[in-house]
Amino acid sequence: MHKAGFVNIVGNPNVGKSTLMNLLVGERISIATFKAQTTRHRIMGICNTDDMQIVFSDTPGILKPNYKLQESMLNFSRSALTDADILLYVTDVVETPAQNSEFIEIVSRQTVPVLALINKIDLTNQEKLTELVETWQEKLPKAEIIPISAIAQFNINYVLKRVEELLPDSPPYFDKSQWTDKPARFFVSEIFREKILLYYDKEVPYSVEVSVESFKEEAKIIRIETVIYVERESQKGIIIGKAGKALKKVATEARRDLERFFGKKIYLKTFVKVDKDWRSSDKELRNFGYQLD
Ligand SMILES: Nc1nc2c(ncn2[C@@H]2O[C@H](COP(=O)(O)OP(=O)(O)OP(=O)(O)O)[C@@H](O)[C@H]2O)c(=O)[nH]1
Ligand SMILES: [Mg+2]
Repeated sequence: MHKAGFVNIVGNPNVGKSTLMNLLVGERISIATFKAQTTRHRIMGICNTDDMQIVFSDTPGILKPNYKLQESMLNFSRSALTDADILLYVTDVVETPAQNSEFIEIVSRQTVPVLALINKIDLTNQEKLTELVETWQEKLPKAEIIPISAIAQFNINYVLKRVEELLPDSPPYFDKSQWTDKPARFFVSEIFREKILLYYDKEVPYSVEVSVESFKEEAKIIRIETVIYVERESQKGIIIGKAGKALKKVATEARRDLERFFGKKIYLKTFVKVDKDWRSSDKELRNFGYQLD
């Protein structure tokens, strides 16, 4: 008998969903940084064996939208509640369980199996953890509560084992050679965004979208042209930096990661352009691949 299903990872921002996703899939498929709202899309990572296909989905952290981009992010997270065979609700030892009670309500009403994963237990002690497990068990009575640490890789194999046990009998949903639902260009854009989240402060990384204008793969080299879009002229100056230094650092780091990701030499050209208020424009968001209602 063949098993297959959708295992969807949801939770508040910055709790470690993408870090966990990468461990479960065994690839660095979803960017993860110390900043909240790193993930903006729903990203599938597919694990295939002869008799099993697990389709993991990483999603943006749940938050109340302040602008249209965040509305689209929330739509991606909500979509993960509608088609899950197994739900992985991720929290951590840092956030307070009172946060986002509305969403927890919805999770508690799920009819599919829910694993509530308390991440970052490397940052707490046994006494506090026991208390937290009890609190979460009250909030999500039907869920199986599992303390984990993605960073220390603690209990990750156990989560995987539970997922495999709970996976329904089903033929595969995707071709067995497929490992994600996203095209190569998406990962180029994400790797750039990761560097931008790491190297710029305040509103700048949140005002950035990276568009891949051209992606030409040859035998030994991939030629890529990207445009970093910002919302204002002043942000363009910040991205480029004095004598182009900041942009050079970002592009160099991105190229290094891209070479690792694609296993080929990368020739990279990067431009910076202003696309005024793109985060609030239906048209621009659709162009960049965000779905709106
Ligand atoms: N101490 C500790 N930090 C962790 C652990 N897992 C993840 N982190 C850190 O938590 C931060 C957020 O991780 P992400 O995986 O980007 O979190 P996310 O939930 O995907 O965040 P969004 O995409 O913004 O919703 C990063 O700095 C991680 O290194 C863990 O087990 N322990
Ligand atoms: Mg994430």
